[in-house]
Amino acid sequence: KQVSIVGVPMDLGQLRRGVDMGPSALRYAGLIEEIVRLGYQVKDAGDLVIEREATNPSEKGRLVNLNEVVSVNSELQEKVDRIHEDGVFPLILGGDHSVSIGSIAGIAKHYNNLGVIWYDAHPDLNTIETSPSGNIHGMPLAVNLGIGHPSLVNIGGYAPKIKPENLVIIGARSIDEGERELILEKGIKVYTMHEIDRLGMTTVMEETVEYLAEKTDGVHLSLDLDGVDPIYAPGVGTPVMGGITYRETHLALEMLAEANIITSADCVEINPILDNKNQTAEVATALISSLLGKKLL
Ligand code: DIR
Ligand code: MN
Ligand code: MN
Ligand code: MN
Repeated sequence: KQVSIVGVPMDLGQLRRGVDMGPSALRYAGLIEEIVRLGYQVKDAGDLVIEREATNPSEKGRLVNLNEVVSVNSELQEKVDRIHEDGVFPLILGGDHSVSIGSIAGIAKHYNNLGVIWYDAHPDLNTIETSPSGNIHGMPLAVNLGIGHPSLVNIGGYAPKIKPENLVIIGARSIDEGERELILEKGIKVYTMHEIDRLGMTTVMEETVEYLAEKTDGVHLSLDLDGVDPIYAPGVGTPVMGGITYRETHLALEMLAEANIITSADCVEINPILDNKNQTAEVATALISSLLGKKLL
């Protein structure tokens, strides 16, 4: 059992600084030691070096910081590709959610049908045309489906990375109009908070596992901490009330560990500057332990 960790201290996919400290916050919370304790051989590859424009990048416009986001994700893509080729489980620490463009680009080429579980308050299915913000962290899932700016969509030299029928979104409760249209048009499987309330997390995860297991040859989990209710995970840039509880999230990840279907993961959007004494990174550390097989007994 081997895990390789890559930190991507990048906050350029959105406008609130601080999410670049996510990898440090997770290391400070003891993530690496915890994974070692679970019996894994862990390689911490450290953090990518993020180059920034000297000018303040916060001017509003379309596709904020496009060039930087493309170059960071191209480098991440290569790193993750190599980790996968070594037969090791890649765990990517964001950074804002735009890092999933590079992580999935590095992984998906190794599968015919990579499944993706997108655990998030937002579907991240915006494009340049539909985005209310121009922030690329609201677009990575569309990009992975091959929809968006060509320099994002073609990272890694191929597109699309995933098929809409191999995707499950869990926890959505802030959905922009263009995202809604894309979900309906592509028939994407989404468990919004409504379905989670109605069915309960046990059924949601049983259905998710069954839906993906039959047609995918690997499954990437993209864990945006804003999927968890801000009561438990306050240190995120775009908190949305009415989210998934701490225990429901543990249950979800415990069930994924039991099903043994997850082949790579990323953990994103932790902003220690907006947090309450590193609570969100501690929550994320506990959650990743469940994903990697930690049991209460
Ligand atoms: C919003 C917020 N849908 C946007 N997205 C966020 O800017 O596209 N994604 N916060 O995680
Ligand atoms: Mn390769
Ligand atoms: Mn997200
Ligand atoms: Mn989100």
